[in-house]
Amino acid sequence: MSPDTTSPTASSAASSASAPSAPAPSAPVAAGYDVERVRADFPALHQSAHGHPLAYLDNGATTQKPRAVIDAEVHFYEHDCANVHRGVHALSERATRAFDGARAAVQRFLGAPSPREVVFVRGVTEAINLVAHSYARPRLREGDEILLTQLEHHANIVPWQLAARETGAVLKVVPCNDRGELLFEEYLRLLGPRTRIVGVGHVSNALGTVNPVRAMIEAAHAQGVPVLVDGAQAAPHVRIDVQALDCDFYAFSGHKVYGPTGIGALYGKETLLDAMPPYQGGGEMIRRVTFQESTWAALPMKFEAGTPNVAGAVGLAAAIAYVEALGLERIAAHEHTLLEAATAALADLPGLRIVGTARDKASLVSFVLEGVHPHDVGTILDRQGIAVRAGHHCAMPVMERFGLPATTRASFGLYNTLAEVEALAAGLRKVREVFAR
Ligand code: 7TS
Repeated sequence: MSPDTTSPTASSAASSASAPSAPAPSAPVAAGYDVERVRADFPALHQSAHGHPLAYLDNGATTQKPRAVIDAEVHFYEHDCANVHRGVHALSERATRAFDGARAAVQRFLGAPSPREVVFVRGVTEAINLVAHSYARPRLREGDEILLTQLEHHANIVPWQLAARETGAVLKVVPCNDRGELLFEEYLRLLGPRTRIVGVGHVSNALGTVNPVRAMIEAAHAQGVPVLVDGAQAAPHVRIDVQALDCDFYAFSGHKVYGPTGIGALYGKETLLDAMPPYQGGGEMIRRVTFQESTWAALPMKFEAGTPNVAGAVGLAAAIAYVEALGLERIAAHEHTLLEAATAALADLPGLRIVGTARDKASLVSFVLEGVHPHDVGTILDRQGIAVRAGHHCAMPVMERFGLPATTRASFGLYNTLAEVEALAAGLRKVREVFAR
């Protein structure tokens, strides 16, 4: 086996990288991509659900974790557990080194120029709340506009709504076409003299649309408007380079990139973060405190009040090392093969309609099956060991755009196989049989 096809487990940057997984029969989908070997790194995949081998196709909600991530967290708790940036003892020094190292890993992952521009948060939801609170609120005036798109997850709607309610600002929304692609002309038309910030998802969680964020940022900057990119669904599939994008803010969640829950990061341009007031007050984020007034710590600590999720950060660094060792381009190629196979297999099923057919699409299929509620589809698939999500996907405005209360969504990750795509199609044929009775 060439180094190129080696499972990344052993090369993880985590201090506790586990032994390489045992070689498994190879079943390459994309050239040089040994998916069976990759699967061997994920303990949770090797179980059955309702008596069937698990086909985990709910990666848009969260991903399973490779052994390297689990081991990194266990190693931290077994050896290095201490608070950071305060102890003078050996454990605290190790914990601090691991935590700072994790920030450097995130900085590299995002292509950020400086670790000062990387703020650890719980995830995308907290990142957007931080920006809406600390960047937008102090600047917004009555009649100012926040420009979003019809494809946004609630996490990129509600924080702005809260800021708008308090300031008298209004939300403007870029519509999409029947394929689920943003109408760029409409975007340009809506970018007006009152637009104060643009918030856009890099990839839609409900439809899979990859949005033209680079062009959107360029157009916004031409008018002096900053842009926040919600990268929750992009980070697992697309190589991110915040400098090439020139975005002002970029957010992602660790748990969707094969890392732990409760940890993610907000990238923000230093000049913007510097000018923003703190989001939360407490320890870690101050320079000096008196009862009269306090002064703030330097970036990024100003935005990290309290004891951070140190173990989560260590796990996230291991996850980043894992996907980078595998290669984001190779992951994307593998997932594209799965997307094409799923699109073709589902197109063959009578009464099934795929919702979201953008030309540039990430690896998920959202669909409705005539005469069957999406929740029933999800439940019958679950009985066959196939995990999907059914519902509005926390993107109610998109559902409304397509006149649907819900869809069923299968979202693929780096460990999914063509056999699982076939299982999904077979499972859906079974759903039709059940409802034909
Ligand atoms: N933005 C997008 C585009 C998302 O898909 C999600 C989560 C979030 C923000 C929020 O991320 P969090 O980590 O802060 O919760 N999306 C989904 C999903 O599609 N199914 O479950 C969660």
